[in-house]
Amino acid sequence: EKEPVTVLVTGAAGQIGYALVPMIARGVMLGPDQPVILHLLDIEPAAEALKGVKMELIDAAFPLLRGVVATTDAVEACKDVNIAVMVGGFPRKEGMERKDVMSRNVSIYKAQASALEQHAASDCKVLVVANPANTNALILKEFAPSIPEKNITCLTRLDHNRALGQISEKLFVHVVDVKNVIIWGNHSSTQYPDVNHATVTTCDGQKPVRELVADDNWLNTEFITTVQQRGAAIIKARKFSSALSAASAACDHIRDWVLGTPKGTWVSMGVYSDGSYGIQPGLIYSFPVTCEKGEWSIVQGLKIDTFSREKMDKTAQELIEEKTLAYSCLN
Ligand code: NAX
Repeated sequence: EKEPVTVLVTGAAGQIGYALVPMIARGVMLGPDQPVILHLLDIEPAAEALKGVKMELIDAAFPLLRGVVATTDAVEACKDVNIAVMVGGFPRKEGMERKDVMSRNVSIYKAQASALEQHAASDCKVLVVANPANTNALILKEFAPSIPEKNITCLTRLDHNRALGQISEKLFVHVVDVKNVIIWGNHSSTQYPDVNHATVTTCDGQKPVRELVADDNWLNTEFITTVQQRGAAIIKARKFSSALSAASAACDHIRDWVLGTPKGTWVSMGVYSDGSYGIQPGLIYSFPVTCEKGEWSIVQGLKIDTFSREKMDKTAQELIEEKTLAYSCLN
């Protein structure tokens, strides 16, 4: 039998946490033959609720689950973790300034970066889900200099999956037959969902989405805004933000990163920019990536037209502004 993998989930008493931990314990994230130990972290006001989550995990008698640590102590939570899914953060409340929200998250991510750096496994892989996801990941990277930058990522897979879903609904095809959409940039409403390289598997082979969706206008307007604003649409409908789809996307992100992407398929991940596609190095920016042997690499050589270029730069600009704001909160 395989050695158990230790997975940290922060914000584990929250909405996404509640959907995510059973998925991990069932093997959705790391595979059906991979035992796991869960470390759940939340803050004092949520300590009782967190205990309840631990009780339910025990009650579910998951065969792969080899242990649960539920704690409000970041050091205990980070001890020997192999995978860290950072869902805990400070949400924007009505009437709050952007700078105040940023400042709260900067201090959370600075502290948790140090705890991870000192106590996690040296090859720990980190996924930041909490918003502002890209910038929280950047702060984590800055304050955990001994964790390789390749190991620090943020979640844009939910946006990627939403784009696949929209194409599948539009064309009445199975979602598994749609692939290679791209989310560029920030996990925010400036993200650019790009279908220029996306294809659908049909009985006549791979066809470009641009060829199958004859309506270019839909692809260039409504499709993009629907994906960009899907989070707000879910809040409007459910009165709560996306949880099950976010949890599922977090599992997809880690699974593909650890176990690899299928041949010929890429996915979107927020990763440290190396300057690919003219994106300023040192931002955490969502790119198309393939994964092999536990490492992602940015898909190279895709043709970028002027429509795309403009949108990719706009979302990069927003990330530069967020980075400046985050740094101003450090002083
Ligand atoms: P909830 O408010 O339900 O849960 C957040 C949990 O984090 C709470 O239990 C809270 O006590 C805890 N927490 C706060 N500060 C903490 C700290 N310092 N250490 C540990 N835990 C802490 O929010 P939920 O709906 O679960 O969303 C969690 C985060 O995901 C939010 O920041 C949200 O904006 C973000 N999202 C990101 C998405 C993405 O695709 N990247 C999509 C879904 C989601 O909106």
